[in-house]
Amino acid sequence: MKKIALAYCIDNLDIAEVIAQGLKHTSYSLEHFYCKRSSQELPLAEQLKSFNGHILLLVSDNFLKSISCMNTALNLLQNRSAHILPVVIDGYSRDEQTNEIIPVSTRFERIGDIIPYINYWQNQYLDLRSQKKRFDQEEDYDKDALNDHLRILRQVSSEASEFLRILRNTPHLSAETLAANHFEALFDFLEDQDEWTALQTKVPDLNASLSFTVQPIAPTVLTPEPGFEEVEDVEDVEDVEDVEDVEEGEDVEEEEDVEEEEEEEEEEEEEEEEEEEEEEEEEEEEEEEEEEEEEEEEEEEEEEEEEEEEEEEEEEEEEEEEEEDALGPISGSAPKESEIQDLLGQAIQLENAGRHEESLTFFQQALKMYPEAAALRYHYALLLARNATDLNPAINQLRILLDYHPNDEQANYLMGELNELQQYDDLAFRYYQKVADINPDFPDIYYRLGVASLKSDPELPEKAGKYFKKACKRNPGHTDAHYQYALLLAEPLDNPEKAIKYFEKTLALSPEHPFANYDLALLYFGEKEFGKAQKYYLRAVSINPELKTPENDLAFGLSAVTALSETITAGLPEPPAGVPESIPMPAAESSAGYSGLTSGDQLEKDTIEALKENIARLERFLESKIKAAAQPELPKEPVKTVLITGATSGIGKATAQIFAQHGHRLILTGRREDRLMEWCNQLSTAYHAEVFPLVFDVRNPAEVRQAMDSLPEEWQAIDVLVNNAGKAKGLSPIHEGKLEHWEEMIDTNIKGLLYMTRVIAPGMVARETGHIINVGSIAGKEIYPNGNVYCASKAAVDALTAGMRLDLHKFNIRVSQVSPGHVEETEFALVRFDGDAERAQIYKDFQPLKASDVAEVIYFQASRPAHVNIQDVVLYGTQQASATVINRSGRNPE
Ligand code: NDP
Ligand code: 8X3
Repeated sequence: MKKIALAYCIDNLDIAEVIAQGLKHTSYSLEHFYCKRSSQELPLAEQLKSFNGHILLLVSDNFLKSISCMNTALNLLQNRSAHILPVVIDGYSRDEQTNEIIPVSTRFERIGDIIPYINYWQNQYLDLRSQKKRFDQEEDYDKDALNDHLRILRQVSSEASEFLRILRNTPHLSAETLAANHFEALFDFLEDQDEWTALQTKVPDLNASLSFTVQPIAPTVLTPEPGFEEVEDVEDVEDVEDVEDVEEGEDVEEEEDVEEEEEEEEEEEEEEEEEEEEEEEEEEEEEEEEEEEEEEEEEEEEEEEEEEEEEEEEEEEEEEEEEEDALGPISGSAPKESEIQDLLGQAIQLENAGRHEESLTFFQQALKMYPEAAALRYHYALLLARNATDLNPAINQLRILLDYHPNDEQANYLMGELNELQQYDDLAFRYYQKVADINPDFPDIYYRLGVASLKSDPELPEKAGKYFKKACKRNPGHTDAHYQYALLLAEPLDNPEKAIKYFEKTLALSPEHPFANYDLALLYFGEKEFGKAQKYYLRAVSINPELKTPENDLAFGLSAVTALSETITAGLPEPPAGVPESIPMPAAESSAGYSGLTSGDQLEKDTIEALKENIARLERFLESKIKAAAQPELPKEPVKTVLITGATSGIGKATAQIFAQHGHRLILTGRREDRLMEWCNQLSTAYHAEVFPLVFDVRNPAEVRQAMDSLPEEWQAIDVLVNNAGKAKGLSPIHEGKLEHWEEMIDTNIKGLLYMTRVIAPGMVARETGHIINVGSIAGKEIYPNGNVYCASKAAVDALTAGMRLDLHKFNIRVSQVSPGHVEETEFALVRFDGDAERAQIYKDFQPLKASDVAEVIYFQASRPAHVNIQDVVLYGTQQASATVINRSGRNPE
C-alpha cells in the first residue's frame, strides 16, 4: 500500500476529512498528523519524523497560529521540501463578541500579509515574558515548563517570517484546486500518473462529490500551560512594561547576554574614547601650526568645557539608554537585509502612492518586527518629519535608532538638521560633531558645524571660522563654505587680506554669487583700493541691480552729479583717502550680519531670510532623501545569466543595457565583432557587468553549436535566452521579391531562432528552470502590403512561441514574446532598405517606439516572479494604431 501523510491543525479537520474522502478511491493510505494549539503535545514536525514519504501539508491561519504546528516547522520545510506539497486553506476564528465562527483567509503572498503573523508570535512571546513576574510570586508554578514555553515562543517568533517566505516560494495549491482535477497536481507531485488516470475512471465527478463548505468545528483556544494564563494580544510592543524586572534572576541565559552586551559596549566606549583622544591630539598639532599660541590655549579651555558638558550629556544619555534597554530588542531574529529592503520598498511605495497613513502604519508594524532596523527607522523618521509642524515624533524615532546604533551617521546628521530646524542650535551642533567624529568625510559636515556653531555661539566666531576653514579644505568646491569663512574673516576676525582671498575663491567658484562681489567691493574700498572696489561693485550691480543706489554709485566713483549734500550722513566714518571728500561710504547691504554697517532692521531681515532659506533647504533635503530612497534601490533579484542574440544594435543592445543595469550576467552575440566588443566594454565599465561576447551567425547551426560549446562552464547554465536577432529585407510585392532576401529573413528570423533554442533549451529542461523570450513583431499578427515574407517569418515566430510554451511549461520553463510596432534607434529600416539612408527615413513624421521601450518590456517579462509567465506583449508608439494605420502628422511633443 502506498502511503501519504496529511498534516494539519486540528481546527481544519473538516477540510482534512474532505481531502481524505477524495483519496479513499485511490490505492494510497492516508496517515493523519495533527496538532492543536498547545505546546504540550508533540510538535507536528516531530510527529512527522516517524513518517517517511510525501506529505500534504494543510496550511491555514489556524496552523500559522498554532504553536505545535509552527514549532520547528521551518526545519521541516527546509529539510523535506522535495516531499512536501503545501495546500493553503482558509482558517476559522471565533468572533469574541458574537461567539460566532468566522472564516479567515490565509494569505502570505505579500510581506504585508506576513507581518500580522510575525506580530502575533512576537506578541505571544512578549506577553508571556511580561507575565513571568506574576508567576514568580507563586511558589508552585512549573518554572521549567514556562521557560521552555518561552524558549519555543521565542524560536517560533524568530522563524515565522522565514517559514512564510519559503512557503511563498514553494509551489502550493488551494484545496479546491487540488480536488478540481482529480488531484492531478498531487499525482504530478507524487509522479504517479497511473493513479490519477485510475481515479478519473473510478470517480468521474470527483470534484462535485467533495464539498469544502462543511461546517467547521470550533477552533481550539490556546491551551494554557499549567499555571499560565491565557495569552492575550499585546497592542504595541513598546507598551510592554517591566520586562527588565521580569527578567530579574530568572532568565539566566538572557541575563548573561545582557551582561556580555554591556561589557562589549563598555569596551567599545573605551576604544572610542581612546580614538577621540588620539584625534584630538592630531587636531591640536594642526592647530599649533596654524593658530597663535594664546588663541590655542583659550580654545583648549573651551574644548575642555565642551567635553565636560558632553560627558554630562553622555551620562544622561546612558541613563536614558539603560531605561530604554528594558524594552530591549524584542525578537531573537537578526534583521535580514533583503527583508528590510523589501519592507522599506513597500512602505515607500505606499507613500509615493499618496497613502501616507498606510505607509506610517506599515512602518510601525515593520518596526515591531525589526526594531533595530536602522534603515526602516530612519525612513520612518524622515516621513514623520516631512511636512510636519511637530518634529518631535521624528526626533523620538531617531533617538530610538541611536540607542540601538549610536554611531549611525545618517541618523546623527538628521538629528542635527531637525534640531537646527527647531532652533536647538546647541544640540544640532553636538549631533553634527558626532557625525564628524564618526566620519570626518561625511559630506558637508564641517560646513554644517560652522553654521551651527555660528548660531549657537555667535560670540565665538573663531570657532565657526575653524569649521568653515576645514570645510573649504575638505571640499575646495564648496562655495558657501568659502563665502561664510570670508565673511567671518572680513568682520569679526578682522583679517581683510585673508577675507579678500576667500571672497575671490568664492567668486572663482561662483562668479554670479549674489553678494560676494559686493562684499569684495566693500573690502577693497576699506583697503583703499578704489579701482578694484569699483570693478566689483559694477559686477555686483549687474547681478543684483537692487544694490545700485545713487549713494553707492557716488561712493564707488560712478557719478559726481547727484546732489551730494543730501547723501552725506553725519556719523559715517571718514571717507578713505583718494575718494573726494563729498563722496559717502557705500550704503552697505552685505548679505550677512557681520558687516557691522548693517542696521538692526536689516540684520533682522537678513536673519529671517536666512532662516527661511534654511527651512526651504531642509525641506528640499528631506524630499530628496525620500526620493533617493525610492529610486536607486533596484529590486534585489537573483543574478541571472542572460543570452541576447543581436546585441550589436537596436533592441538587443538596449536589452543588454537594462539587464546590465540590474546586475545580471550577459552573453551578448552578433556578427560585427568590433561593435560587440565595444558594447561589452562599455557595459562592464558603466555597470561593472560581467559580459561574455560571442561572435557568430545565427543562420549557421554548426557555428551556433560551436559558440555555445565554447562557453566556459560557469557560463553554460543560461537562465534567459532572448531570441532577438532578426531583420526585414526589402518591401516588395510577392511577384517581385528577391530570393536572397527571402532566404536571409527565413534563415535569420525563423531558423536562427530555432537553432539557438535547440541548443539552449535542453539545459533549461534538465535544470527545470529557464525563460525564452522571442522578439516577434506586429508584422506577425497583421500582414501588411509588401510585407509578405517578413510578416510570414514573424508569424512563424508567433507560432513557435506558442509551440515552445506548450512543450516547455511542464519543465517549469517560461516562454514569452514581445511584439512591437515600429521601433526607432535601431538599424531595422536601414537593413531593410539595403543601407539606403534616404529610404530608411520612415519614422521622421511620427514618433515610434524607442529600442529602450521594447527592452523594458523584455526586462519586465524576465523579472516577474517565478510563477508568472507573460505570454505576449503587443506594443506600439502612441501615434501608431495598427501595422498600417499611423498618424504621420508630425511627432507629438514628448
Ligand atoms: P537592428 O538591425 O538594429 O538589430 C538587429 C540585430 O540582429 C543586430 O544586432 C544584428 O547584429 C543581429 N543580427 C542580424 N542578423 C544576424 C545573424 N545572421 N546572426 C547574428 N546576429 C544577427 O534591428 P532591431 O533591433 O530593430 O531588430 C531586433 C529584432 O526586433 C528583430 O527580430 C526585428 O525583426 C524585431 N523588430 C523590430 C522592429 C523595428 O521596428 N525595429 C519592430 C518589431 C520587431 P550583426 O549585424 O552584428 O550580426
Ligand atoms: C518591424 C515592424 O511594421 O516594420 O517588425 O514590420 S514592421
